[in-house]
Amino acid sequence: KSYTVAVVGATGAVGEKMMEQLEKRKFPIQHIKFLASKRSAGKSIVFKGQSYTIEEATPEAFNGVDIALFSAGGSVSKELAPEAVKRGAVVIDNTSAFRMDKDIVLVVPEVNRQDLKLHTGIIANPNCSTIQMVCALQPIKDAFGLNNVIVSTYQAVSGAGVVAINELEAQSLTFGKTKISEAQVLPVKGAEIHYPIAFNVIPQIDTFDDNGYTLEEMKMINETKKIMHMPNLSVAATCVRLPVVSGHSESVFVEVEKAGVSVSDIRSVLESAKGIKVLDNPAKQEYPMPLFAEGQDEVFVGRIRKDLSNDKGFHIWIVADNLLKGAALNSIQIAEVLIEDGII
Ligand code: A2P
Ligand code: 11C
Repeated sequence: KSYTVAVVGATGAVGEKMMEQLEKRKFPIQHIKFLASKRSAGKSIVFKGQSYTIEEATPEAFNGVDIALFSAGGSVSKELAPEAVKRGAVVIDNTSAFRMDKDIVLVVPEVNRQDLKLHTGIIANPNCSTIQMVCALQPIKDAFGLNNVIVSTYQAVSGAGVVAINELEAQSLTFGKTKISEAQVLPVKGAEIHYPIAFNVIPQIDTFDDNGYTLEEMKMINETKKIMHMPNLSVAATCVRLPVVSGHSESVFVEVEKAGVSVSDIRSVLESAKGIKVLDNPAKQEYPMPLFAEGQDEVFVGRIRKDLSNDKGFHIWIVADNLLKGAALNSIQIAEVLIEDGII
């Protein structure tokens, strides 16, 4: 069987990768349509060597669609995802619009694919920095239990979209001389104040919550608990933007439940976990880096060390392409599981 698929936000950073993944993974497509804003409607876009006309995303555009992949921002999803469902589509939504809703499943196939059976029309794809972390945490939890997680992230600009990639490139050409007044995108699109990202590090991703954490940090905390079905897990996050184009990196402190676990125990469960590649050989200076994770499907893990004062504590370094496993690839994998498990 093959399906009618719509890609919403096809001209965006994630939309482009969704198209690449659909082609690369030979997704069973009968018809496909590419939707974006009114600004792009009428322009053409190439998929599998064939030219398609981009259509404006409207409720009617979803007539006849079986699977709608949304990545055009939360407000577009809020307005149009229910319209797509009303017209019979299953929506896989890459925005934060519905992730924490009680009736919406939030899925990383390697962690909680069984939740897909409970979907109610819209399936939420988690935040990129959450996805790569839970891929590494779940096998550790399954083997040794999990008490506490403290993460600091080193996130790429592509998480903030095409405009942020363009801005990093433009600022890089001026060798660190960008004036504050010239920065227009980061830390948050549409905010009053912006900072240069080239030759800089910005400890703010998304806006601030009243509790002093940013929304990106709260996503990592809340989504992790939901995906792993651990509402009481202790999680803390600090999210930071770096001048990297693609590939989010994370330094994660993990405290397991079981006593006496060794570094080689952790390494061996990660080595046999689906979707993970352990790259951890200090003698040869081998460890994951975003430049080399770009374009790769796997979540890379390295620098696995035991804490020097906590026998149950471990430090690990996790890197993945935020546009692939963090977004487009995970969405397509969800669609593949829907088919494999007979859910669609
Ligand atoms: P467009 O190119 O027409 O603006 P990114 O996250 O890389 O910035 O991409 C955002 C994506 O969301 C783009 O494909 C963009 O299309 C799309 N988009 C933005 N606003 C809307 C809207 N109101 N309706 C549909 N798509 C939208
Ligand atoms: C970033 N993680 O790197 C964000 C982008 O909730 O899907 C993804 C936002 C989201 O800026």
